[in-house]
Amino acid sequence: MKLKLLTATLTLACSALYAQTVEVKDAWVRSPVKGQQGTGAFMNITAKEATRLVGVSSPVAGVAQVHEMKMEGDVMKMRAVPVLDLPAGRTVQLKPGGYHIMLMDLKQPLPKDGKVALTLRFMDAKGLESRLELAVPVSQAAPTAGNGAGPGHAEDKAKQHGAQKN
Ligand SMILES: [Cu+2]
Repeated sequence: MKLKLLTATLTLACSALYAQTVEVKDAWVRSPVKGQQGTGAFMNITAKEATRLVGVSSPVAGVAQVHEMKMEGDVMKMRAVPVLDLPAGRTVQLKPGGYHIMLMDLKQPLPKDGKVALTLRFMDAKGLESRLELAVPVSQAAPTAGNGAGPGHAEDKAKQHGAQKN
C-alpha cells in the first residue's frame, strides 16, 4: 500500500517510471469442486508496453503457476508457462481451455462469493520488475463481459490523473 501511494505522488511529479502499464479486467477464480485441491484463475491482461508475466502468487495457494492448456492429439494437456509474453496493446486472455493461472495446494476452502488475493509479477523490456495486487472474485463462471469492475481500476484512474491536464 505504501508503495502505491508513493507511485501516485511520483506520477504527479511527471515521472512515468513507476506508472502501472498493465491493466487486468474480468478476473475471476473458479470456485473449486468440493475436495479439489486446485482451481484456475482467469482474466484479460493488457499491457501498454511490451511486458512479461513472470510470476504469480496467492496466500490461499501453496503453489501458483501460469498454465497453458492445449490439445495434443486427442488429449487435453496442461503445462506450466514460466514466462507469458504480453505484447504492447494486445489483450492476452486467460480463460478456461487456454492460458490460466493454476492455484494448487489450496490451504483453505475459497470463500464462496468472496475474493482471493492474487499477486502478478511483471518484468518489462528493460528488466524492471513490477507487481500488481488483485482481489479476484470467486465464482462458478466467468463474469459477464462489461461488468468487469476488476481490481486495478481505481488505481488506474488515480495514475492517469497525473497524465491528464484539465
Ligand atoms: Cu492448469
